[in-house]
Amino acid sequence: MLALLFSNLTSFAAFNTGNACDPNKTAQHAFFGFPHWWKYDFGSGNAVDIFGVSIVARSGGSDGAGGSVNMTAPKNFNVQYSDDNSSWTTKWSVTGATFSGYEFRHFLATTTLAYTGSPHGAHQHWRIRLLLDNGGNICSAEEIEMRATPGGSDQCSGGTPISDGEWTGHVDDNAFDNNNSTFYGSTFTNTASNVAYIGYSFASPVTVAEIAWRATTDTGQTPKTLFIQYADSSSGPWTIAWAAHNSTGWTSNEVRLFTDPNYV
Ligand SMILES: [Ca+2]
Ligand SMILES: [Ca+2]
Repeated sequence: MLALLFSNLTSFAAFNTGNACDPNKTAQHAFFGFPHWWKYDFGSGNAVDIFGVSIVARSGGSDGAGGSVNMTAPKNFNVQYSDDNSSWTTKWSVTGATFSGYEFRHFLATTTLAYTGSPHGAHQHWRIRLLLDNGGNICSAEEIEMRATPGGSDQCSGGTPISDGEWTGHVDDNAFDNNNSTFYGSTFTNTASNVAYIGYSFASPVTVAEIAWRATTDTGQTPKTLFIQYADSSSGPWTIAWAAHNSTGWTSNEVRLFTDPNYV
């Protein structure tokens, strides 16, 4: 599919137009002046319908919460479509949106989108992208489960754990060995440039509606802000299914559930 990005904006040199579709959260799209627009051309013969727009805000401070974010994230906007790149029709409008640092929000169409279960479908590769923790130099987990339904059984068997690396021998396999006495430690350093992730490549595509993360006894090493992502190839591209934001107050060995808010 040929897809092209455009905007009418004078961008910061480092925040060029294409960054808004880059899976790296350190890439940003920024601009001055109003009104402005950002559009995506799916290419001739590839017409699609759109039922939601998802936006990740910038981080506003060292803890990723607050700061200047609410001044730079979009607040009021229209989602529009066109068949001739000239005449545009508003499908739905958003007003009064607020964000905090790295917050990921879905803005769904006001028309009804009918589905049951997961809206994301089955995919072979699922991962948890770790953006912020609760004070530790790394994130750690004794066990991670990926469930097709909330409260369902773990699907992580018969495939391969995946990660960007691990902390001092605490390998990704330790999160999926059904043994609470072994733990995974991330490469995570709680900085804006990190790429830490932990996930699972299944033997065949699965749906995931819930992640269960069992903490170690170090509650600072728990995830605070994370994305649940999927891909159909181990090399990506990765799509954000849902996110958790400001997940604080963990206790030792707590098993915390991250459930897809769009599962019905
Ligand atoms: Ca398991
Ligand atoms: Ca383990």
